Amino acid sequence: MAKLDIITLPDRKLRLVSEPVERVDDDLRKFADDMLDAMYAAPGIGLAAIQVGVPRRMLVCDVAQREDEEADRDPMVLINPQILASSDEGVVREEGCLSIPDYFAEVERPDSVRVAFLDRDGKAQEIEATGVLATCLQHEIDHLNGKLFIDYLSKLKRDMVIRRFTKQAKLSPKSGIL
Ligand code: K1U
Ligand code: ZN
Repeated sequence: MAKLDIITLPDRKLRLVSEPVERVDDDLRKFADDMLDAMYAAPGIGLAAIQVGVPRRMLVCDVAQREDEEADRDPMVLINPQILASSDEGVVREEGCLSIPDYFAEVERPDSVRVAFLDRDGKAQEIEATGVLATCLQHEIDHLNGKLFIDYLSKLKRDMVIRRFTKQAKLSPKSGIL
């Protein structure tokens, strides 16, 4: 299994619009498994391919997991996901993002969504998602369009977060500045 690193703000790749997946094959399934490993290790409940630097329209999620108990896992792989319909009713939930570590904020989104996608066998599927799964899928599909949850906040808050992460990146030994 290849270990995938999750990119963080201010990496500009996070703003790319990802391209559709053209073929669902063993290499793609292996990549999906590596994404799931990275998501569970983080830990997180979702991960879009662009968060590991790959601009392809695919995501993984598991909103069932509890406290590292592998038996309770319910991983999903969604390839070329598309929101077909969204409820008029909205809901406010606290969101986080593995690409914006340790920052959480409340975001309002539609309470439920109908999503079409290809599964890991390349078979067309549709799901009606509600609750945390609906929030997570909308958050991940936003990633595929270069959109981050901080884009739903005021410009003041968003700029503050971006400034904080830009400053941290400049101070980080990895950046080569210090
Ligand atoms: O896309 C991502 O960066 C993953 C993100 C997904 C998400 C979280 C909350 C609302 C919408 C979408 C995360 O997984 S952040 C980490 C997190 O929420 C979490 C981590 C461990 C256990 C439970 C939740
Ligand atoms: Zn995210």
